[in-house]
Amino acid sequence: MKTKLEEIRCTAKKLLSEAESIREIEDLRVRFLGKKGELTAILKQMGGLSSEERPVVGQLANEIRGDIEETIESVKKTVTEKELQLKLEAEKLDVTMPGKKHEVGGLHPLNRVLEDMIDIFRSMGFDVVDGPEVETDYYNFEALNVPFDHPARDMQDTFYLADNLLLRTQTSAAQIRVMENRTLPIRIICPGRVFRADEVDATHSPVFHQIEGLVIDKGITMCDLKGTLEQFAREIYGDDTKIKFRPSFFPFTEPSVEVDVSCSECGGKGCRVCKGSGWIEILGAGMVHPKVLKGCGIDPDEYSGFAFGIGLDRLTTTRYKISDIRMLFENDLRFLKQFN
Ligand code: 2NM
Repeated sequence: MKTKLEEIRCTAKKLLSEAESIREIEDLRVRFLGKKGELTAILKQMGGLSSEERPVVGQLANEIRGDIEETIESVKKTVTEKELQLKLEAEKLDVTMPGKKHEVGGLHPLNRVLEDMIDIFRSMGFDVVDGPEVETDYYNFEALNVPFDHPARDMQDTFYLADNLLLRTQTSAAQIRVMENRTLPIRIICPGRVFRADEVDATHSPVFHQIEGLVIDKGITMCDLKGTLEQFAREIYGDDTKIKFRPSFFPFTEPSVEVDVSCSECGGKGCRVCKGSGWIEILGAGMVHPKVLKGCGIDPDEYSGFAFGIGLDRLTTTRYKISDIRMLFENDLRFLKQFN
């Protein structure tokens, strides 16, 4: 029994000296000194000893218990210190190291152009009005005098969400709501995303951006329209810019025009950008159709107004010489970072 006890002391001390974590030490304590441990198991056999042997073995067992406990304490201390040392090493902080740079975002080229345009129209007294991207058939088509058999109403051209619900094809729907509220006069622009079921290529995207303008007051004429657009074109393309009206057709305006600006690249002489013509088409406009006014409860004999629609995407691609409209929508950081 004495040899067995000495064996336990020997193994326990050897294993403890090799222990590397508090957990390992705890496991060893349970294994040797615990209620079901090896030392306790020996002590339970003491009943079979003679009365002379019993105190001797008992004393030895107590001495070994004390010895193992002491070893545990001292090993625990070393291991704790070692663990702390390792932790400090791992979490070492060099306060003299330079900080990490935060990346600063920039405005998307579309938003740069949009902000410029908003500034220009604000300076002429226009307010900016917002509207929903999901519209009803009434606000997107009917109120704008777009007839039932108009090609734009075709499922092929418009994204329908349900029978009477669609993704707006123009931002005029927001203008109809403003006219319905009839706080006259009206002088607003409505910028926003619009949607058409177009084939995607370098110049077409099913999602694009528009700014539509609307002015309603007593005595508004085509001259007001021309003056407003001329001022806009000069601020965007430079003071020498001229504009030209060509007759056109839209269901919601009468008369309707398409508006060209003199080519800012060649000054009107003709170049690659304007395809030799000296002019670039930038927008559609006209005098708001009396039927549209009447539909919103505005008396066309008392009030008149003009409206226009400008595409933002082509203005942006020509200004920044971007060769493909899709770059505006891909959000490739290598592309976007060029505008910061
Ligand atoms: C265009 C061209 C011409 C337009 C008309 C209206 C409204 F609401 F007053 F009827 N808003 N925008 C309009 C007129 C839009 O886009 C090429």
